[in-house]
Amino acid sequence: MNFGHFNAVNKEYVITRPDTPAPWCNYLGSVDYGAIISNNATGYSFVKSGAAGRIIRFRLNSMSNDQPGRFIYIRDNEDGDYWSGSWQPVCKAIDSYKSECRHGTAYTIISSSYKDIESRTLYYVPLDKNYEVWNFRIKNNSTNKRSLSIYGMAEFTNHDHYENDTVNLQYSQFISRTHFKENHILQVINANGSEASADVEGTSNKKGDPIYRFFGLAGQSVSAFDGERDMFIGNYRNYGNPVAVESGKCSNTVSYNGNSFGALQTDIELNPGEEAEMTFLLGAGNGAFARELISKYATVEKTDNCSCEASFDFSQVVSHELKQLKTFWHSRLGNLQVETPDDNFNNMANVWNAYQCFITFFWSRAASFQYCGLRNGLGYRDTVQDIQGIIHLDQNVARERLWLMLSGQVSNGGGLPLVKFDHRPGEEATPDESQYAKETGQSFYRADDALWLFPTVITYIKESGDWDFIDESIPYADKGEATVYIHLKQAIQFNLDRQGSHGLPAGLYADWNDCLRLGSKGESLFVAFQLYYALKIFEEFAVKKGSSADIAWVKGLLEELNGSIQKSAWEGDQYVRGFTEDGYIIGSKNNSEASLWLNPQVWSVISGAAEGEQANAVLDKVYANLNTKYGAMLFYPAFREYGLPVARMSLFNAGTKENAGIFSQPQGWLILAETIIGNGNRAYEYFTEINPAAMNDNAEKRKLEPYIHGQATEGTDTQNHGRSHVHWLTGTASTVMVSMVYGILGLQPEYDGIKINPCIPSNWTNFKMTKVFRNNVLNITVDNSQGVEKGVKYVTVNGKRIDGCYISTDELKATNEIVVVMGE
Ligand code: IFM
Repeated sequence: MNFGHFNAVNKEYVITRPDTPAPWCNYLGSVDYGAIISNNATGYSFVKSGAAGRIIRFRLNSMSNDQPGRFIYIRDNEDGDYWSGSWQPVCKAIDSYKSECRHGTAYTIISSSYKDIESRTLYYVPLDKNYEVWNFRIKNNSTNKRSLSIYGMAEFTNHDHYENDTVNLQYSQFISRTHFKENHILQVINANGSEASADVEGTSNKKGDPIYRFFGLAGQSVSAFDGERDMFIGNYRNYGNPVAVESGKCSNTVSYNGNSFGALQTDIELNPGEEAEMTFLLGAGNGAFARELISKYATVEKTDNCSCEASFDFSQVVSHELKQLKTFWHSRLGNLQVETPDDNFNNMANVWNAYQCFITFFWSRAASFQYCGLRNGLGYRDTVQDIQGIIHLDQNVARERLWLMLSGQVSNGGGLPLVKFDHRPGEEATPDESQYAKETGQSFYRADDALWLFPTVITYIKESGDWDFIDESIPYADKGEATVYIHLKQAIQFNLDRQGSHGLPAGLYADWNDCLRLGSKGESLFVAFQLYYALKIFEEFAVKKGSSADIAWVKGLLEELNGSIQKSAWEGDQYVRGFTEDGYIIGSKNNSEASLWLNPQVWSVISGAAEGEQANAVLDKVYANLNTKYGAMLFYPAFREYGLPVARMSLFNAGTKENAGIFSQPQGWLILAETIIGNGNRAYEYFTEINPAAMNDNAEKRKLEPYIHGQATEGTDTQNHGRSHVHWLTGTASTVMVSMVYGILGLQPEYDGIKINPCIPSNWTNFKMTKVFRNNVLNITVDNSQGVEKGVKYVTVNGKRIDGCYISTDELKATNEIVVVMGE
């Protein structure tokens, strides 16, 4: 069954039933002010950090109704009946209450219709601003005049750190209070003892560091308010039946030693056919700022240029800001648009997978409905991988973040496990020093962290043409600085310096798998293949730079490493996963548990270490033994006996997450590996198995939003095989995007040109793509009338025929018509 559909034209996902199997969310805002909102308006907002900059509350894991959120109530003052502009929290029967939620690119529109009263709320954070807008419009579709009260509400935190707010009430309740003035509630935290304490407007900000938040109403006047949560809700009540709404009157009280809250009531009358508009404003800022915004959003001249198919117009300010948001997002997404025979592929490539990549990139695992971001920095491996998902769409932000991550590399070549938000290149402590653990809670290097730099750097250079980046000098995290080229060389050295008895790199505290503790002498095949791949990439750079010493060095290392891999880890038709310090072989075919692992097989192919028969053999074995209809399991069978201290995933129920679950991130690598060896049908089969959009009509099984990837799907050992978990902020967004762009679509930039070498299902007889490459528009038509999976006979560029699939930048004009003819 489905709960909604994609609207490709508007780049929206439209939810038509509000009782979705889980809250289906969207992200609004920027790195300075973030907001998560579900299809029922639940969720939270924060400044910079979901944990440390929390503005409004949200109770993770709160029964089946995730609450609270950005609720707007509507009360019919004739009969006292009331409902909400989103189905939650009042939850009227869905046969009489109609609603629709449109999640778009950084905005969400929720509409309702009940008893001939129609409402529509547009939620967004204006571009680069630190407040949010809830633009609410209401219309009387009945034949009678209606007397209505509208209540908007926001449950403030009493402390900006969610932990203090949640578990330390003996402190947090006594540092926060609210005030009401001229259409807004102002919340002040930490004003006592500061010069600002007497200054409820927050105009002076000299001592004590007070924090101000506001909840205001523009466009209508406030008839009553509640600045204290429990006065609005009432005792032994909840958001479904607040006493203020039921009785028809907020209490006009503010909070002092209670729970800071913003509820604003306005009373309106609507003639038949008449509509009204108002805008609730929530954000970080003082009273003067709130009043400035209230007057800005009070103007209601209408315009209808939002192309939103709604029955309401938008006011000019709102329309302008919505347009700005759409332009910002759509222009980035517009750098690659595809038209394949599969709409589920198109919706993901064109909008949702791409948008998720940006959201994951911006928020780096920092805030969702599963966690709220306790880390005070960027995880190294996650962040460097996330960059890969957006390089084809925005090289400038990719470069900036890549520079930061290179400056988070220690001079010994390893990555800092966490690059703090206040990272100071050249001055940071390292995991070898207790200071670093004190600051971050991390005291060990991961084996893989800096190795992710290789695919990310080469992809950035080839997409952008910015070869000079290789010689850019960037500081190390702790001391000294070096060119990017030398940073990469040091990253290799880090793993060479940490090896085990089979001549393979150590797995250290973790390789990609956070649950595998192989230690300083145990060895990881995943890292071995990553290192092999890194060496290949470094060899390519060394050749381009003409450094014969480095070429010789790297060639020798490649040979040696490959020798060790083949000698110790190849079991005839599969690679093992690793060796523990006491000699146990993880992932040997002779084991009774976890005898075949996905990642070493797939990475043997991606790295180039396995080719030809060997590559076919390992991928065939994966297909035969790990594949399910919802993707491939991370390994099988699950750990039930073997476990700690090495295999920490054994703590998870069998079939779940890293313990034989269908971990989502490696699915992208699997698809990519299949495209490398030319299996377009199988790559597409894997893609479809894990494509959220392809599960749209089976949404109650998957549970997560059908427009975004989650962290993991339950494997065959659980009773809920196919159910997915942990939405939005997952590296899956980038790995699957990479597999689509560079693997299936075959858009492979080179230093001075681009290869277009698709690997597709053989029944895609033709498809189209538009890609912006180095500021040139490439309008590409792929002709596969021969029905092959891979292979290009020739291309034509603006009518000129070129054999093979490589197009030099010299051939390109500002706009280009390219035909790619596939075939044997
Ligand atoms: O690779 C990790 C990632 O860093 C965080 N989530 C789990 C992955 C696999 O363990």
